[in-house]
Amino acid sequence: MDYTNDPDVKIPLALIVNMPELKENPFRNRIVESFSEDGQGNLSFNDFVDMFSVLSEMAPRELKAIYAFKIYDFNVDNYICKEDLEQTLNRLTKEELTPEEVILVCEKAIEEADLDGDSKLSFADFENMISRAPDFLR
Ligand SMILES: [Ca+2]
Ligand SMILES: [Ca+2]
Repeated sequence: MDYTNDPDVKIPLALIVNMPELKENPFRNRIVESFSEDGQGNLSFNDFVDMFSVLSEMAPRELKAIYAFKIYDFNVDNYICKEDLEQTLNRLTKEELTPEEVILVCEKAIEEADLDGDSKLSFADFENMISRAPDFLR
């Protein structure tokens, strides 16, 4: 397939999530959706290039933080609430934690990172959270 001659061609989600770079990633669908302009997970060639540049080791931390925030914001309201964080944690831990443990960890994480006290994480709160966990964005 030659995508270079037809920039309007979309690369389907199903194809992308099966690539070796993403196959093992518990967030693969969310990652691809976050980069997809149509929000359905189909990527134009440009979206595809953007995605791989952010996923690369060389990407600036700030850029990775912006996309991590988008990826974890499952219900796309520009905040990471407790439910978003629960989904995130369930994926990260492959459901090794009990639902009660997940809820506890999420409550604690939000409590610690929530600077303005509205019980959900804005991007500023999120940056505060990851600045305390330097390995978070690896
Ligand atoms: Ca949200
Ligand atoms: Ca907040």
